[in-house]
Amino acid sequence: MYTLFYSPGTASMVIHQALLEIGAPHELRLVDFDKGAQRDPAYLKLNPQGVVPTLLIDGRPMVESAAILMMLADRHPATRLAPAPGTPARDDWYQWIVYLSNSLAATYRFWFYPADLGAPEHSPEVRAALQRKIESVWDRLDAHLAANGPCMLGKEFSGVDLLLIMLMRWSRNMPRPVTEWPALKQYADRMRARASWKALCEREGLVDWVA
Ligand SMILES: N[C@@H](CCC(=O)N[C@@H](CS)C(=O)NCC(=O)O)C(=O)O
Repeated sequence: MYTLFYSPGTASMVIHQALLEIGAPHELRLVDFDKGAQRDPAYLKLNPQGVVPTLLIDGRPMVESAAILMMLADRHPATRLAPAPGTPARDDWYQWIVYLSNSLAATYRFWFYPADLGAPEHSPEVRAALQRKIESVWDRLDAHLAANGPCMLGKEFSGVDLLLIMLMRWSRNMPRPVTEWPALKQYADRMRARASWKALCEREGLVDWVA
């Protein structure tokens, strides 16, 4: 049995959608950011960084969205969130998950949380540098999808797509949202047509950038 500690529209989305894709029984526990619940001492025992997601697996906490995603793919191989181990496609899968985590998710963290860099707000220079970094990832992914789509691993949908569509949604209020890149726009439309995405948005009460 899984219990997902989540906050709507945040890094817990990828795990929520993975659980829906897998069809695994799970319970949702809201971590109310408005009340600072992520810093509650009881929650910090589960997730010492005070962030979401945390997934309880039969009571054992696991943190870090990309790691949880990979763990779920391993535990539920029949749902094909990952290609078979030992195949070139599996190697690509590892590569993209780590790239998205390191290059995109980590930069977004600085974009949305200036305090992580020790400032209440970013200077215009830092803001521009973070924007450039995020947009350079869109350049690379747009070229990749145009040449190798329709999914990140080619024909086969996988957990990489779950991670990417969540990260793409976070750009919606940025100066240049991801939908300005043509192959990524088409990709977003395909991914947002998935039943699990629609169910996810409904369950989390999301209304913008859902379709
Ligand atoms: N590397 C972590 C980052 C998680 C993260 O930064 N989550 C954000 C939401 S997207 C959060 O919980 N923010 C609350 C806070 O920092 O107070 C992961 O991928 O699980």
